[in-house]
Amino acid sequence: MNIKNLLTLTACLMFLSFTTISALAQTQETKSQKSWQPSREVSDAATRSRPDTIYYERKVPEYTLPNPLVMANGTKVVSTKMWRTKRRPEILELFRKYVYGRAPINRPKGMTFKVFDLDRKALNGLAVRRQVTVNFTGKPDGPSMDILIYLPAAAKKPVPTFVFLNFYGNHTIHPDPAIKLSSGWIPKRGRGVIDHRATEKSRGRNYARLERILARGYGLATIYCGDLDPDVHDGFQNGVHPVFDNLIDGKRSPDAWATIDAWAWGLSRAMDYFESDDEIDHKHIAVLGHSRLGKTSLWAGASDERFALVISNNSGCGGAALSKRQFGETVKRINTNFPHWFCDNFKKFNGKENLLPVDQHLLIALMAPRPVYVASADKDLWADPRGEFLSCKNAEPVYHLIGLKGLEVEDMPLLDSPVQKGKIGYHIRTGKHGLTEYDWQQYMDFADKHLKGH
Ligand code: GTR
Repeated sequence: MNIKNLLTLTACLMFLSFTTISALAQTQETKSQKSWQPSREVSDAATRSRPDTIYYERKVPEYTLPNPLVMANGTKVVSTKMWRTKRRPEILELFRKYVYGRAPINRPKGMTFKVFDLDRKALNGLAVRRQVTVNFTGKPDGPSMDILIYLPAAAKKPVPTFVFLNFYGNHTIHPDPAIKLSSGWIPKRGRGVIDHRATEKSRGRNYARLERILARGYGLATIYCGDLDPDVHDGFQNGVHPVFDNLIDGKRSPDAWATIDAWAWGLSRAMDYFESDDEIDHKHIAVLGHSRLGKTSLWAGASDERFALVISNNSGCGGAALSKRQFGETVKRINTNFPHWFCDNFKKFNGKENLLPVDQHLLIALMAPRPVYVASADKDLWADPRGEFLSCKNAEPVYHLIGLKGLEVEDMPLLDSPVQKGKIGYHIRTGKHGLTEYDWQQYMDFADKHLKGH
């Protein structure tokens, strides 16, 4: 071997041993790490695409969260009764006034339900399918929504059911040709959508894992969010707003309901229907939503205690993530990009999160004593996974006051290690923003614990 070859060989050996050592060190680091941290590469890449956004923990400003167990006037909340009768209503009112707005509280007079489709042998005998039109005013030209429902055909008693709003029409959640094709306005990013209208090509394009849910003994109900209010800022001219708006001197007030509130209101109207359907176990309904519709499921669960389990999938800013952390999407960003989602008062906190009298942990606390599940994804830094976890953690004192187990972990769990020890469930899974098979499995496991056999 000449000297040149010898040198090359030595260099190669040194390189190999170095990489082995660093790989070993990395494995040890991962093993000793007990809680999730965002990967450096993901934070760097996110920062490159949105340089003005906070994606590093060290950049999070100092903030103080309102204590769920201290009233606005400083009085301590020391009993379940005080929580129920004083603090809970106070928090709910703050969310109505400053964040989501004020939907009409009562079920509309004259609202009708019309079952326009019933098939007891749907999906090759696996399911009972029902489609119901809820007409909010009972007038033929009034606003309405269609609920698509599948229940396991084998069920011998009323079925606990998951209800969720969908983004692009009921017909997108399964290829079943009997599902009515949505006729309303649909965002153009929906698959098979032409000129904002659904086509036959849209069918089944946002498949919702229906068969697996039915196989686990759950029903599934879904509504197109656009039936309630199309997801576009049009000054609240379409959807349910113009019909039920409570105008003062012809104007909407700064706490008038906006789009998320209208969507949540629609979920409550679906609950009104479930109460009238003997095959649905309306006392065991789980409300679930992804992303903007996860913000909605949380608000629906907070404002309507008939929902027995509340699930937020990657809901982020204005959902499960703490606003005051300003990590990922901020209040200003969301109000600028989606001015129709929250009430006008929320815009007063653009860049002034520290002045917000509430934060999202209080929204989670409003679910108590009911079970609530929050899920994040490790590549979804825009939705601030740690902020979502911290909301759960900071809601926990309310569960403890009531005498219930909450989250029961101190810090974020590792990736793909769901926490389901008490009434607050949480996981962070590998992957991007989305509602996956893995997420559904955890929700059904959690539902098995809290909805079945009760
Ligand atoms: C994003 C928005 C998020 C989230 C998401 C979604 O553009 O910034 O708050 O709601 O949309 O709904 O998919």
